Amino acid sequence: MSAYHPLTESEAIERARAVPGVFAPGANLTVREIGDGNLNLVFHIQESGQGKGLILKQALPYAKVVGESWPLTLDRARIESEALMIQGELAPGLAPKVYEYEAELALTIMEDLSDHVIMRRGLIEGNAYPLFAGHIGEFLARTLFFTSDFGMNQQQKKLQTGRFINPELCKITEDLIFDDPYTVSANNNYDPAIENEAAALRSDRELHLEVARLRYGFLTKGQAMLHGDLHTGSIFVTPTSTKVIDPEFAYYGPMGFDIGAVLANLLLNAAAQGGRMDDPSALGDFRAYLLDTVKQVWVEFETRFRALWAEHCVDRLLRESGYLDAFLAELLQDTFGYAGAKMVRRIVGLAHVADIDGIPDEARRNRARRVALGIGADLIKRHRTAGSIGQMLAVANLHFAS
Ligand code: SR1
Ligand code: MG
Repeated sequence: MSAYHPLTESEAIERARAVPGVFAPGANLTVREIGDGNLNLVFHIQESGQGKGLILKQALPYAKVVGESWPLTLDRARIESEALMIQGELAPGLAPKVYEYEAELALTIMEDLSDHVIMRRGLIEGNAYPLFAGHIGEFLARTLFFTSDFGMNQQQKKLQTGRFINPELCKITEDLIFDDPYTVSANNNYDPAIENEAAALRSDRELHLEVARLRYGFLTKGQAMLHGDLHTGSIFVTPTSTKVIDPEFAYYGPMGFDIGAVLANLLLNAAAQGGRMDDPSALGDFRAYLLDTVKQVWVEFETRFRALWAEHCVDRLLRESGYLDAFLAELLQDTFGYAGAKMVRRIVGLAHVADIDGIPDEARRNRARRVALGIGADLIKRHRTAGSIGQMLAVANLHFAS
């Protein structure tokens, strides 16, 4: 019989106590279940007065956001813990340290990051993170390059692809991002005030054709080991530190899906700021910061990816002059498309973002939704003609001004 059961708070404390070298014997430990994501239990264990802590993350056998009617594999805990370890090795300092993984309980025990804040929350409060673009550019470049055919032994890459076959979580993405928003689906969830805009998504055949291309890329383009859900709720920050968490959606897919996720969530926050700030100069400043960060994330990524290619590319023919330029041009186009798809799903699909849903005023909230949908749909439609990151800022500014 399986020993799996959701941990109680007291069991979580005892499990944390057993991790060697963290807490003093007999330490007074406190626990709080802090999971605010869609899928898992997250226990924060702290030693009173010592500033020491651990995170115990346990997968539930169903999607918490929906309930037991949506069963979900516990193997995602293995995928997450293995991905965290790989990402921590490839991008030192940019992922939490994993202490232990216990398969039977689908439990990962990791570094306490309670001195950080979830980036989505920080951005909602109007805080800027000037080192973020460099950090996430480094994370993206190193994790994507060194798990791809550019930077990894190509036989090992095939074997690693097998460890990260993640069909159930990929199916969530395939449905929630690349299907539901463009049809009538019980999974969709949006304010009736934006019914016209939602209906327009369902009837726009030009948009559907572009979404089909992106969907097929997600299904087939096994370029690198992705994080798979790299929104600002999966990133902890301080002014000087960035830690990427929660890679339970990791699989081998198109690199632009991860980069696009980061950019989409910055743009969603930028769309939301119009609903939060009354002072137009403050709004302009923070939006300018967010748009500059969108640009810098791509620039920091591209610069580092080029440097890694020059120094570490393992494939003689992929080192051929001109190949990298063509690859990065296509990657930018994918990034536009996936960023757009990620924006649209957060407005009309199952799982939303607090940046926008938390805007107190209803009219402003719905205006932010329309702006986000407009940017998202345009990025999708224009993705195959994108030639510079500046064009993404231009699309966003067009809708901010509308
Ligand atoms: C049913 S899970 C809904 C969403 O939560 C996760 O964070 C992923 O973004 C997923 O699409
Ligand atoms: Mg998550």
